[in-house]
Amino acid sequence: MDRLVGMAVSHRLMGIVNVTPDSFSDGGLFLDPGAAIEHGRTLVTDGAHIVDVGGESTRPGATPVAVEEELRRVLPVVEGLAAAGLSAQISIDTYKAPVARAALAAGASMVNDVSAFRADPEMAAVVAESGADCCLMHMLGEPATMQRPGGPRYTDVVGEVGAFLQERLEFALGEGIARERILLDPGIGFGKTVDHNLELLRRLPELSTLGAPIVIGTSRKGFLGRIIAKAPGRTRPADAAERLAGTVASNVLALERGASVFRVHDVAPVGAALAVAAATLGTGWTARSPGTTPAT
Ligand code: PMM
Repeated sequence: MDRLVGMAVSHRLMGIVNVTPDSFSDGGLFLDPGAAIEHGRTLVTDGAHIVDVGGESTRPGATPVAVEEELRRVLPVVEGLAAAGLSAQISIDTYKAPVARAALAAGASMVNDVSAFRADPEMAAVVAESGADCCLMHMLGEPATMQRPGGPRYTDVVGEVGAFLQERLEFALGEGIARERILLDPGIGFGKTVDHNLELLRRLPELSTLGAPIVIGTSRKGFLGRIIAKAPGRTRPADAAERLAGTVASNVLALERGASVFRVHDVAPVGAALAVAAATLGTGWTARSPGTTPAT
């Protein structure tokens, strides 16, 4: 992976493959395994270093999916991507240990757990035993209820998210997961208002001090649509298909504020924007496509 001169972390693009009927921006598009595998390959050609495969929507109000159904959705896709011999790493977006275990056996080498090992008591052991990387994300409440009116509330959102991530990092280390395998994510949109999301992005450098690479996931999210509604000439919120410019802006600023991994649906345009942003900052993001070079 690319190591930036003078920087302790590598910058990576994580492309999203949602094998779900109900994800907020691409639900139903990649339910067919062949379409999902093809999409994953395209994301790698576009520059993704990681392909994140998910079989359960975590959008606000989403209903949980049984293990068997989640496995039925994601396993053929992980197997197909692994068989394709991509140079990108395969990540499984799940909080269920049996799904993670099966995906790791099928070729995934990262577990993206939006519950940060709280939902399934066996998850940390599955990750530790496999030697996989993991992403531990902050979420207040759970997807079914996290954005209900009246909540979410924080006294200091950055302080509370930071303390949570610190505690989860220490838990993971205590479970035997190597420090260099752990990534942390403030969970943009997971039990947060527009202002909470903006404050987390603005004060992202405070989370970089936790000592693990920071993953940021703003792609096409609802808070962007509500902010874009106030842009010159706009009269209504932007729907998911109109949020690319907002996705780019938030990822560029997250790069400037120390984020390492950028979880996005639109890999090519975000990768191009980050290349320009990094060149301007003088940090030297390398925009090569991992799909065009041999696996390392
Ligand atoms: N967002 C979604 C799903 N999984 N995982 C991480 N680590 N960070 C996120 O922000 C995140 C996630 C939201 O759903 P999507 O797959 O439709 O973007």
